Amino acid sequence: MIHLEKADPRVHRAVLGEEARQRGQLEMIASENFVSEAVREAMGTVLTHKYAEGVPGRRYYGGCEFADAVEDLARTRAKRLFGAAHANVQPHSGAQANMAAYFGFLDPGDTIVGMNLSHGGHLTHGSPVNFSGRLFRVAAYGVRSSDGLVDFDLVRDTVRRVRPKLIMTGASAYPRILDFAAFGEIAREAGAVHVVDLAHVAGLVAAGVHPSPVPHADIVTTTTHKTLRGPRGGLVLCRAEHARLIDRMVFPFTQGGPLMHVIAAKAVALGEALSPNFRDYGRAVVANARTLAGTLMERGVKLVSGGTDTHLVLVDLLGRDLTGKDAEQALERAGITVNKNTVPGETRSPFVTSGLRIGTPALTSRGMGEAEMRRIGGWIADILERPGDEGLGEEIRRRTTELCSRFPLFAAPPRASSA
Ligand code: DSN
Repeated sequence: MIHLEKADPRVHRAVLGEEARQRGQLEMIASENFVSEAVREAMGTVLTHKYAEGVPGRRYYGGCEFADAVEDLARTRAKRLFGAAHANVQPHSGAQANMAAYFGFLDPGDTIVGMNLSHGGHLTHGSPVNFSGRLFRVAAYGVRSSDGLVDFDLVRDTVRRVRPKLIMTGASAYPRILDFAAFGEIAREAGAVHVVDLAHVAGLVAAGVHPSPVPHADIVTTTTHKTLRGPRGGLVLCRAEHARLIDRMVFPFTQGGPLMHVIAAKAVALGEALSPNFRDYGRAVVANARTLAGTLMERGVKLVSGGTDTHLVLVDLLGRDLTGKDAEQALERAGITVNKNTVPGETRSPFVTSGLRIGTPALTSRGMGEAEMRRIGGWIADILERPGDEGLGEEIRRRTTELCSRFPLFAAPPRASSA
């Protein structure tokens, strides 16, 4: 970053500070990951200069030969990876991808059904503080209090009662496999469009360790930066019959010019996800989460649904003196970064919460395995037992720093890319 250092030392310092933070902390925010050097390089290329409104072969600007090349690579790889008929790789984010999906089928005032935010859903699935909750009528389903699993009787009853035009399946804090086939059947029975927001588990589906929603959904949206381990951004997959509609909903309806440097990085990341290494990665992410869950539960930590099938665990602090906010801060002081999260039956505000969401994708990218998860799970349990103990926090901080030094952030060999 020699140019940045000279031109803008303050920004340079902040970037270096963030790099040091990432190197020296155990990153366990379930929606974060570390990309390969190749993905980061692609994001820093001259493609950022290029306007390429439209789609490959049908652009509103000249000089799009190379923009077409990278976007075609990204589209082709996305289709191959997920077995989808069509892909649009231009959404700037998962929220933009969801907006394109909604407006392909809905008018303001139409009804949707999605998962309750405090039961694991997402803001864009109908929260009143999001465009989805403001523009559409929303009926939410949730999980059973007895076992923390989606209550399909409730889903069916809700759908029969409100007769939605669209059902949104997906979650940002649900530790179990969502039954996409069951949701698809309910949508078919109701004559509703079925959209799956795959953001959290897209990398697990790509790796073959989680069922695919593609056969059961009209539209699948995802981010590219979570378990999929690409640049920040989104994409939409759909059946051939919806291809033109979705392309038009992304541009010109919800977005202007695509971010071609990010699309190049998406192409690289999707190529990496097609390689056999990525299957090992996906398996390791889930094995690590299961081991972490087991370690925490052995120490008496309560988890929503009593475990995990995915990349994350959700710690339930309901009824305890300790809030999610205080637990997050105590863990941060000890060098473990997680996020506070609402849990089913939440009694506190979203700024305080009664839960913690803890994920394994980033540490798995760093090369950590089940032995490390057992150690980390023990440290987390220690902190949750004695969150105010400064001496304990400092001792664990020393251990997390030492562990980070044994798994350098950028030491992984280049990952193979395929066509
Ligand atoms: N904010 C993301 C997450 O952390 O899950 C979802 O968009």
